[in-house]
Amino acid sequence: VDKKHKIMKIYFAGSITGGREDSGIYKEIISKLSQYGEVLTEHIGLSKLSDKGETDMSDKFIHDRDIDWLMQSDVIVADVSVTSLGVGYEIGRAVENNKRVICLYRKQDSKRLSAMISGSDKVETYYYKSISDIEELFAEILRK
Ligand code: 6IA
Repeated sequence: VDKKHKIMKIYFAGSITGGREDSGIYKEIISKLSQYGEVLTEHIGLSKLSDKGETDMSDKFIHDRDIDWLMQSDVIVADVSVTSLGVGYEIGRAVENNKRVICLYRKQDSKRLSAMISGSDKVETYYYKSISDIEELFAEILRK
């Protein structure tokens, strides 16, 4: 297989029921990621997706579909600025399956990132302030 022509599959994880206040940032991150590969979870950035989630689908359907995408993906990029049980779960499943995991954290005063993320050798954690930091980061750590 000619690796140059294999499109990287990217699983983007961001908070849904954990809170949708960063959905605009997720949308921008997804658009940057699209320059590097196929983002399997573009819906995470949609503003019409509220913290009530995709209600026309059963929880089992959502879980099984998302895990299926996670297993197919080459890399998981998670915005961990908004605390989310589901994002933490996806990171754990990805690590257990030897996937590359990149976590993005926007520092907010009086909050700190869980030690289960920042303390993991299997997770690459990066701090950012603005979307331009993320753009520079992707140029350094991801291959087009
Ligand atoms: O615990 P959270 O809901 O914040 O978890 C968010 C993460 O889990 C995201 O990265 C998604 O991949 C996945 N996820 C959780 N819920 C959903 C969902 N609808 N639709 C798609 N992906 C999801 C939730 C429906 C429910 C509120 C009725």
